[in-house]
Amino acid sequence: MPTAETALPALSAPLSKVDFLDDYRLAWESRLASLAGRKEVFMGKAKFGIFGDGKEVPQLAMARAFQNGDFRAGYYRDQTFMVAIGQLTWQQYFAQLYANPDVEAEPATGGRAMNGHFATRMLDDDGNLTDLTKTKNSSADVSPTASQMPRLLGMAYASKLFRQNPELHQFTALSNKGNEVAFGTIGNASTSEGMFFEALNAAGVLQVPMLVSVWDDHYGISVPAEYQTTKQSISEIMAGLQRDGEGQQGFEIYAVRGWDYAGLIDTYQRAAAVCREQHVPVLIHVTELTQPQGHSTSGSHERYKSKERLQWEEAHDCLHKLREWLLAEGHATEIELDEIEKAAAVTIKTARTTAWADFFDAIKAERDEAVVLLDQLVADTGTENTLHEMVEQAQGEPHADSGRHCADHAPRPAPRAQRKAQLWPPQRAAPPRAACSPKTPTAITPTCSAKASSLLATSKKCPPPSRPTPRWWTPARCCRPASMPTSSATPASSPSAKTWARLAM
Ligand SMILES: Cc1ncc(C[n+]2csc(CCOP(=O)(O)OP(=O)(O)O)c2C)c(N)n1
Ligand SMILES: [Mg+2]
Repeated sequence: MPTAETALPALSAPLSKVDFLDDYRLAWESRLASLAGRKEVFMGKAKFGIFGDGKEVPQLAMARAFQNGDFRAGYYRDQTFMVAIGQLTWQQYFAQLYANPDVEAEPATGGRAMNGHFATRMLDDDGNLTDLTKTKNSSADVSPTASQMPRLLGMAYASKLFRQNPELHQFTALSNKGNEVAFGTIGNASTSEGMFFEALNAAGVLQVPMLVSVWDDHYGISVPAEYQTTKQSISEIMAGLQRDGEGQQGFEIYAVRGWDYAGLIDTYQRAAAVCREQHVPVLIHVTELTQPQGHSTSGSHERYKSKERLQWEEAHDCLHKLREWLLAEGHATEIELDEIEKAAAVTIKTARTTAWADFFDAIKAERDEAVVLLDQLVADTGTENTLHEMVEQAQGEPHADSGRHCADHAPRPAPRAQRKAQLWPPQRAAPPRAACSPKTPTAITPTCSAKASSLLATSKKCPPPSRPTPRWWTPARCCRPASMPTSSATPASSPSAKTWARLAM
């Protein structure tokens, strides 16, 4: 296994026992969140999961060097860092896993991106830019690997321009005269991409405060480093970027083992200081990281790792090594650390349960709203059979033509995501709905219900659609001619009960 050595300065960030134990707690919470997350996917509560297990400890060190005003551009492994800087809670983490569309529950993407896509909000409720120098910031993650690199370079360059150009100093909510560092994270395999090399070269030319961390777990999904990186070491092959200390422009390059907590703390303190003060770009190659659960929920790492590699990963697990270090240095006892682990489990269980309840209760509430609306529609219009058949349609194959013209004006509440989109951001509020469409369930009146019913019965009068339609609203039912028989075979039992037996989750 690779072993990178780093000459380190004396500890530049004097931390106390309290700090160490806090880091240990957070590392464990993060690991347990990853383990719980994978289970949630396998239980069918989320579609896919990719987690930050095995990369916890370097992120704690990075967070300790990250200051207000700084920016991150990273990727899906960074949950520990985001919680450490106070911009993510574990409940929000699970809300994103479940794809909760409520921006209050999932502020990073409102459930629109896959899990592990982090972001901080830069606009307030009125759509105004917040003071970014007072917060720890992250650009919004995107899924193509290495695509964080161009934006990382851009943010670092912006910081340099704010320092160089006095006319920009008036924009005090954007930059404190270029004192900000842009922190980037990227996986080892993704450094093979052109965007990585281009961004590093440009940063060296421009001499910008860009600090790139490579989380090196030796794999890119299941493909080992020998098939990804020349010499299997990104820091070795980028060594030519190293500045020589004689006035020549270049980088500072560090290599440090990902389980070496003390070494990581020192490296990040030193690296961030050089980057921030001198505007020298930095590459930190964090080696010897692991994938305790494999790459993602789509695979199983036992199939692509040797028995020896799996054993090595267990022995070099960064949490395990952190525990060893805390005990060896006398910062904690076994009992204290056991207690922290137990408390972390409670924290994660609570976060997961609360996030799920929040997500699922909202769906149940919408279902209950819809029951009321359908009952009212039946009562108002006597279209019991039509509704019944629509539900049966819902059980079948989706129709290629969604029949959206009519369904757009069906009496149903706006989806929760849409209601939230109207709240945030305000300038992107959805256009007002057609006059007959209720804004909320309580806005439904018998008149409007009757109109909606008649719209269901004929397609000719339907205005153009304004939003997508559930797949099960088909033209065959939705645009049924008004003359078609509806009620002769009406069952005596309550239609809503039958309807809900079918629709209920
Ligand atoms: C441009 C692009 N190509 C391929 C993928 C599919 N993909 C997702 S993760 C990944 C491997 C990344 O490995 P690495 O950079 O080492 O990060 P790790 O997951 O190991 O932390 C790949 C190939 C992608 N998301 N984007
Ligand atoms: Mg990797």
